[in-house]
Parts: sequence; C-alpha cells; structure tokens
Amino acid sequence: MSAPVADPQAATRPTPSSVDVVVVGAGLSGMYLLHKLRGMGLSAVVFEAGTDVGGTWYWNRYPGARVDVESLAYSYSFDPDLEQEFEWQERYPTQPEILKYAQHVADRFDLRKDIVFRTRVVSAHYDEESRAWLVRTEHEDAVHARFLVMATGCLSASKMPEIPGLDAFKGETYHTAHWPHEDVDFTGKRVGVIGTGSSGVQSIPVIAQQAADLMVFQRTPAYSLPARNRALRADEVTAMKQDYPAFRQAQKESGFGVPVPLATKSALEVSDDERNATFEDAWESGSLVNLLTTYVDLVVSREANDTAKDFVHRKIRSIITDPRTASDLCPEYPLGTKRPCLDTGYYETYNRSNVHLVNLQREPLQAVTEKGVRTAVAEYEFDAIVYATGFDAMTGSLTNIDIRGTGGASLKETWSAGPRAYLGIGAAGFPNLFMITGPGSPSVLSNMVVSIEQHVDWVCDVIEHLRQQGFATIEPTQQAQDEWVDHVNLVASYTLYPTANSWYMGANVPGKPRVFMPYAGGVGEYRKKCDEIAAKGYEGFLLSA
Ligand code: N01
Repeated sequence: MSAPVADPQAATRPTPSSVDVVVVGAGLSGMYLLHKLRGMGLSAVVFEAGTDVGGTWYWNRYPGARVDVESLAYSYSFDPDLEQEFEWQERYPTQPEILKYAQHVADRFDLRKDIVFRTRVVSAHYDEESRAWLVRTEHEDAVHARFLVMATGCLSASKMPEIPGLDAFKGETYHTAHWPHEDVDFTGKRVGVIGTGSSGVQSIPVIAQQAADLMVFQRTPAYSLPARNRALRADEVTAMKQDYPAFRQAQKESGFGVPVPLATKSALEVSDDERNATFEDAWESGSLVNLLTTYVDLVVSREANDTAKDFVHRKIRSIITDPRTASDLCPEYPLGTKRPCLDTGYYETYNRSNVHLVNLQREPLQAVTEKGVRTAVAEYEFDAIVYATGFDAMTGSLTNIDIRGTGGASLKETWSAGPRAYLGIGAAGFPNLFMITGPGSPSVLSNMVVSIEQHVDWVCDVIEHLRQQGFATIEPTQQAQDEWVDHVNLVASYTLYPTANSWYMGANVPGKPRVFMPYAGGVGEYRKKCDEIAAKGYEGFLLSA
C-alpha cells in the first residue's frame, strides 16, 4: 500500500461546523480514536499541527531517533490483520520506520479524510447552555462538539534553555523535536549539542560521526544502556505473530506494558556476585525494563538502588578512557528516577578525539551568542547548535491551549499548583473533556501504545454508555478527583521518583510546580481500577441527563 504524505503546501481542509467529537492530535492516540469513533457511527474531526500523521514520530526526526520499546511490542493490538501484515525490520525501529507504520495505518483505515492538517487548536471553551465545546483553530475556524478529546501526547510541547541570546546565533539552529524533513549534514562542521536526555543520547553518536568537532553540554548525566539493536529474525517474528493474543494480554497485565518475569528478591539479600551477574544479564539484554525490574526494591530503596547505580558507574568507567569525562558522565541520582536511555555507542563516543564534554555543573550555561555558546568559563564557537533540551512534559501540550470549562474556568489556572485529573482521563469542572494518557495515569512510565489503546477504549466505552443511557455529560466529582490525586501522590511517595529533578516532576521547567505527574502503580493495576470504575457505572463521575 502506498503511503501518500500530505503535501506540505496543501491548504487545510475545510473545518466542519459541528461534530460529535473533536480530537486534538493525529499521533498514535488520535489515529486510533478516529478509527474507533467512526466505527461507533460518530462524526469526528481531528486537528493536527503537522502535515501528516504520526505525532511524536512525525516531529522527532533527529539523527539516531528510535523507540526504546521493541517494535513487535510497540504497535497497535486493536486489529489482528494489521498486526499480522506489518513487517517490522529492526528490534528497535528507527523514527522513519515508525512513521511508515503510522502512515500505513492511516492508509489502511483511510484516516486522513477526517484529519485537518497544518492546523493548531488554540482554544476550547465549554458552553454550559448548549453543553458543547467550541473549539477554535489558528486559522480562526470554529467547530462545536459534544466531546473534546485531547490526544496531544505527553512529550510534544518542546522547550529551549532559559538563557539569553537564543536568537543571536548566526549559524544553524536545530531542536531535536522540530527536526527538518530534509537530511541535515554536519560533515566538517563544529557542532554544539545542549542536553543529554534520550534525544541527546541517541543523536550525539550519529552527529559525532559527521562533525569535525562536537561539544556536548551536559547539565545532568543520563543513565544509558546499550540497545544491542539488530535486524529482527524471521523466526522470532513468526513466533510473535502466532502468539500475539497471549502476548497482548500479558502486556495489559504487566507493570510497564512490557511483559517481564516478576522480580522476587531484594537487591540487598543476594551476594555481590549474584547481583552483579543479574545486572550483567540485564545490561547484555539491551532492555531497560529488564534492568529496572531485576530486584523488587530498586525503585523504593536508596540502598538497593545504589547497587544498580554502582554497577552502571563501573560500566561507564570501563568504557570511557578519560577518567574525568567518565566521572562527569556518572549520574548521582537513583537509577530510573529520571527517564533512563537506550543507546547505540553513546559512552564510546566520548573516546573519539573530535568529541568533548562540557560539564555545566562546573561551568553553567550563560548565553547563546552570535558565534556559539557562552558558559561561566568560556565562549565556544560553532557552525551549528542542536538543542536536545526536551519538553514541558505531560501538561504543556494541554495548558498551551486555552481550555475553559464550567464558569469559564481555565485549565491552566486550575492546574497552577500541579495537574489534577481523575484517573488522568478527566478533570472536574470540564464536562465531556477527555485526556489520552493524561497526568495521573501510567502514561510515560509505560509502553505508550498499550496505555494509549487502554485510554481510547475506555473513553469510547464511556461515550457509548452515555449514548445508551441517555446522559448528556460526564465529569469527575471533585471528591473522586482529589482522592485519586492523593493516591497518585501516595504511590509516588513510596518510591524514589520524587527524589530526582526530572521532567516527571516538572523540574526541568523553571516555575513549574514540583509534582510527580505519572501514576507509578503500574499498567495492570491501573487498568483493573479503570475497569472497576466503569463496571460500577463510572463511579466517581457525575453523569447528567
Ligand atoms: O528531553 P529530556 P529528551 N540548560 O528532558 C537538558 C522520550 N524520548 O528530548 O536533566 C542546560 O530528557 C536537560 O538537563 P536536566 C523519553 O521519555 C524517548 O531527551 O534537566 N541543559 C537534559 O539533559 C525522554 O525522557 C526516546 O538537568 C538543559 C536535556 O536537556 C523524553 O522523551 C527518544 C536545559 C533534556 O532531556 C524527553 O527526552 C527521545 C538548560 N536550560 C525521547 N534545559 C526513545 O524512545 C534542559 N536541559 C528512545
């Protein structure tokens, strides 16, 4: 099947004036939603800022971009034929391969005809009289809808460093989350990369192979595990395709949306030799989840976590020849409390003579200048600067839109002390508004496709329930929402997550409230809770006729 990419110059489609459901975002959430809503006989329109489907995989085209969940697991389960027919090539697929998959899905289910591309939603206001959302776009179109679903993704509002001079630089400037569609060639150039999260860790080894000189600016080191990526073997693909129903069920019941054997032991109850052998196996496996689930207490006990931290430190020091660089790359926060990375040759890259690390803890970033970057110690000159500085995660893509619920209350203001959502799906005071993988759900602590499908199915079931029972609106009660937020915080407080300055905590955005945003209770437990609530007639929600 061909994959027609929307013409970047094409005019946007006319926006309908009224639909049952407006969906914001045509990533993996919005695409599946549209397919399901159509199957229910509902009218829907999807607004998408890009020129084609794919969401994250449309925008993040930086060199080396891959997913860190295996391809056969990072894919939709809702259609057995789709599952069987798509041929994944690699264990960890590249961004182009995942985008091709998204485009294949759009073709297969003829999704593009209800997607308005090149169109950003700027506001969504709830009208209490008509009990409808009025959604406006950047093109000043307006559409009325009974339901509004935010399929805007957890990592889509990108951020730049908060330093002066961002516009001063005369060379080329890139952000990993807005990478050009054309190839960027760094051959012979002096390149500066700011940021060493997943995007930096993946792009740095590739850029290093081209650039004449690469300077990496690191504020906080990442924990990274070698991906050991490879081509998929025909036999393993066949085996998975035969076993898909059981595998999908195991995904749904697992902690991270990736089935792994449950750990039974504490890291502190085994001998050093046994523990090191276990960590070594996980390191060799090229799977983050394998490493994070080796022992029951890595995520809750600092002492247990230190054993894993020390193991990774030893690995880093064994790979990197310069002791000072190795030391700068060793993280001190607990393993797993900031999102760990999966890489191909990341640490080895620092042994190249054209690659240098600048530790921003020693020489803080001060400004971008006409020629490059100035720290407290020196000015570094570049032909190109790559910002791998991440996102206003989980809430940015929601609060960047002027969403107003009952009484004109703004979502942004309502969340000024941190996001508050029941199950991470709905918010009190915002009737018929749903969030896919919103704050307070497992979302970024899981295989996103598993969590996306669960939320889309659950939201579509709610809409069907309202239709069958003759209800017009649904929204969480304040009490249920408060109790859920307390529960999310309580679960987080049992873990080490809140101890790190991570984007999970909002710590990467100055002024953002320090709140642990995802739900750490696990995909399987969370799903059970959502199903129980639905079975009790949507307990904790207010349904009105
Ligand atoms: O963003 P990040 P990302 N001055 O926030 C630094 C997913 N993802 O795009 O840690 C100096 O992780 C910042 O420093 P610090 C994945 O969930 C997945 O890399 O805040 N530095 C950090 O080093 C991932 O976690 C995949 O101290 C500044 C970096 O920039 C998430 O997306 C691939 C700064 C940002 O790292 C985000 O990843 C890519 C400043 N003012 C992404 N501001 C895979 O599937 C920020 N930094 C493999």
